[in-house]
Amino acid sequence: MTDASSTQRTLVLVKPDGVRRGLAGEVLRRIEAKGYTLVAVELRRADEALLVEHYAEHAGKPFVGPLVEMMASGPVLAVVAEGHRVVEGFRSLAGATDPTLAVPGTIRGDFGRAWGRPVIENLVHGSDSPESAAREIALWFPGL
Ligand code: D4T
Repeated sequence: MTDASSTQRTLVLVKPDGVRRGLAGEVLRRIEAKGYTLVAVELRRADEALLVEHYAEHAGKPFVGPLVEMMASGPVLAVVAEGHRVVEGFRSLAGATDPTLAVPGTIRGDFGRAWGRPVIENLVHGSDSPESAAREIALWFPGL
């Protein structure tokens, strides 16, 4: 929990389950209401190569196949948000990975639940460190 360094960026994805649920606008609203700035927003379909690269840290884990399949099942809203400590700030807005346990008031806590499927559907992704953010933003928005 440092307060050093300058303005930071993070990659947020509204996953296909979130887009299907009509929550893309709600996620953008929460990012803006918290005071962060939108730098890039794009509704797109992610191909398998991009998703495998995006989830490289999970390579080999049993949920990666279903995860990539779920992430390719419909459009994703890819967002770059900016602001001091935005990486931690968006993780805090998103809530815990497991939507059953995510605290109400968070995106996952307010809108997510378990469905008993092979992959956790938790509506949004947020980079977990400034290093991950730089890697992920370069993947999703190579022009930025
Ligand atoms: P993302 O990366 O999507 O923001 O989620 P988290 O940072 O909260 O969680 P993660 O990287 O550990 O997991 C990525 C993605 O995989 C799903 N998942 C995860 C799953 O289906 N089963 C599991 O056991 C884990 C750990 C949920 C999010």
